[in-house]
Amino acid sequence: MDSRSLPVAATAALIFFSVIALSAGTAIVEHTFVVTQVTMTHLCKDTLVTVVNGQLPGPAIEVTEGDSIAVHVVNKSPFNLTIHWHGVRQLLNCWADGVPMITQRPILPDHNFTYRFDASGQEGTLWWHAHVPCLRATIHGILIIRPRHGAISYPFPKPHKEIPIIIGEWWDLEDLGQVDRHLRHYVADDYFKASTINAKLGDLYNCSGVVEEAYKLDLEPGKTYLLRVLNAALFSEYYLKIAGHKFIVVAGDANYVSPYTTDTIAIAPGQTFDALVVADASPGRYYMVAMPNQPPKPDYQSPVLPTRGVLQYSNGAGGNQPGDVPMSPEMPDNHNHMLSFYFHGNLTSLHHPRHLPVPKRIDERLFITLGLGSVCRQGQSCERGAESDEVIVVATMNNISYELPTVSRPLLEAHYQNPSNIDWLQELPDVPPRVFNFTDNSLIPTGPKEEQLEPTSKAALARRFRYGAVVDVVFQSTSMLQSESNPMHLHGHDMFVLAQGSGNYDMERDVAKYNLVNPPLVNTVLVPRLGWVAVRFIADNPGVWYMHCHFEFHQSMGMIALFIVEDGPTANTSLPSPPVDFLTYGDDNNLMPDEYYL
Ligand SMILES: *[C@@H]1O[C@H](CO)[C@@H](O)[C@H](O)[C@H]1NC(C)=O
Ligand SMILES: *[C@@H]1O[C@H](CO)[C@@H](O)[C@H](O)[C@H]1NC(C)=O
Ligand SMILES: *[C@@H]1O[C@H](CO)[C@@H](O)[C@H](O)[C@H]1NC(C)=O
Ligand SMILES: *[C@@H]1O[C@H](CO)[C@@H](O)[C@H](O)[C@H]1NC(C)=O
Ligand SMILES: *[C@@H]1O[C@H](CO)[C@@H](O)[C@H](O)[C@H]1NC(C)=O
Ligand SMILES: *[C@@H]1O[C@H](CO)[C@@H](O)[C@H](O)[C@H]1NC(C)=O
Ligand SMILES: *[C@@H]1O[C@H](CO)[C@@H](O)[C@H](O)[C@H]1NC(C)=O
Ligand SMILES: [Cu+2]
Repeated sequence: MDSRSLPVAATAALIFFSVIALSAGTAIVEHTFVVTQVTMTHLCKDTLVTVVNGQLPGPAIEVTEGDSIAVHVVNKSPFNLTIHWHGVRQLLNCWADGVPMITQRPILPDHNFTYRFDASGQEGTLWWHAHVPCLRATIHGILIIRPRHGAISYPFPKPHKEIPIIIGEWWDLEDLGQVDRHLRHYVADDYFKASTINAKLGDLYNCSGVVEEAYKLDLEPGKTYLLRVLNAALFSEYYLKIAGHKFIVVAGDANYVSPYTTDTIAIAPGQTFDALVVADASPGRYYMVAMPNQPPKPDYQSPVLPTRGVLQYSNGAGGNQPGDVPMSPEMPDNHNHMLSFYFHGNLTSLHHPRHLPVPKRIDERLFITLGLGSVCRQGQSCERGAESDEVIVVATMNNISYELPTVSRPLLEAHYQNPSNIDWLQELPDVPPRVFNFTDNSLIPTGPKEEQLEPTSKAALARRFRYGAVVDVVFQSTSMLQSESNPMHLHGHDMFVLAQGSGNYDMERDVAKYNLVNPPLVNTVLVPRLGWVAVRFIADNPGVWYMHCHFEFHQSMGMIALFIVEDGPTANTSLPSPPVDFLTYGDDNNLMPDEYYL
């Protein structure tokens, strides 16, 4: 059903949520998101925080597969905004993808905009967030798509309850855009003050003797809970563990996986995992700990800021007094990246009616290196090295750092009018310009060898694909100035994760490792640190799609490219015209100057 042809119900300011039932069991689920600034107090400090409907995390959107969603955004904040529906396929609906000046003009302060899209062909946990540099730290929420025929059709035992677990960060900054500006100009390091579970800092944090509130979950003995885990943090991958309990991972990025039992979930920014937890321990209290991980020295070392909540058995069958000290899980070393590598390596897709076969044909192959480099602040030559104040350190794909183009209208609109209108974008090369030992540890500290490789350039990077092309991409993390992993997120498409490995990718050797039988399907693929991952996707969704690292620091520093999918031969394989209420200021009525800055 085409949601754009549905009538929009008038929404009173105070009604945030409504469901209108349609025939055939589908509905239009409507929400009103009023974005305002509210004061929140943590660690003895008041901070003005920009949130939706006064809540952090923002409101959950819960729908049934096949429903249409309409979200009326009322921007009462001082910031220009868009909202991205992370992982929603948006088939033939790129207009609703929510990337400023790529798919739409931003919603200006005191303006409104309505997003309309369908939740078709997907089941599980996705999320929504502001797609404005760093603002997603406080503007985010979960998006749950349940099966059309109810919990009975989950491919796992029906859980007693479903619980969102949103990992985030507490920043005591009024203008989070500052973090982005600092990163883009490479002038200062900003850092969050605490990790959070469902916006609670937890009892590891206190100030003037006041301990921060912790997230609490009551468990009934013997029951099974479905945790919908989301990493909404800007900066870190997390290890999540619960003392005395195991997780059975059943889905990732709204795609079912074969049940995988583990005591630790590794989750990078942008990813979601659904996991069953059985309350089968002896009644008592148990900590759930979320701990950021990071590469070891010589990488830069960030403060280690874990958070914890408490799971408590409700029925005091012994050992469950409120004063009891909860049991703590034994946490892995925060430098142990192999735990994440194995966690991701053990996931396979579940054979299920929604399971999609992997295409065997390959039309396009890309090999994309991910790393850092530098550009001179002035002129063409300058003193290199991360310590030099003559350079700006930037993040790259195939040795080019994405530069925000200054444009007078969204690229998607220009492309829709005539694809040649955006021919000026610079083509992302299919391979890196130079081969070196991409995972050589000795490139992390600045030195003569590293400084040779460091110079890079900036451009508005894009790669075009024919409609229907089957595309293989190998992402290779590099050790240029740092050895972070890279959670790469592609808008508008899911990717099959065929294989991953440590060190440098070698086609001769590594193609044999590809899982073409049951690879997991994801919207965000974690490229391991000092390693690579191979993905395959079908370019079947016409439009201009963002593809970027979901670590906010890498994104702000330019680890972005646009994937442009051309129209197919028929109307149902082509981008339709923009929605009637598409924001058009600037173009036709001169409300705004010709140039937009974001
Ligand atoms: C925005 O929406 C609110 C609430 O629905 C409404 O009161 C207001 O008039 C709208 N403003 C504009 C500029 O459309
Ligand atoms: C407060 O935090 C400090 C360290 O940050 C810790 O040593 C201390 O035990 C905490 N106090 C309380 C009451 O939790
Ligand atoms: C699965 O996990 C186990 C234990 O952590 C590990 O030894 C194994 O290599 C992993 N498998 C893959 C394919 O990553
Ligand atoms: C690349 O560098 C790593 C780490 O320094 C080293 O172990 C590896 O042997 C090197 N590979 C090649 C092909 O030189
Ligand atoms: C990256 O590109 C720059 C030009 O912008 C070039 O000088 C440099 O050699 C390239 N480096 C690598 C590693 O490809
Ligand atoms: C487009 O429509 C044709 C004819 O109705 C149909 O055969 C085809 O499967 C459709 N394609 C898509 C991608 O929906
Ligand atoms: C918001 O966008 C408009 C139009 O591009 C621009 O003129 C204005 O400066 C922006 N405002 C902020 C706060 O960035
Ligand atoms: Cu990255």
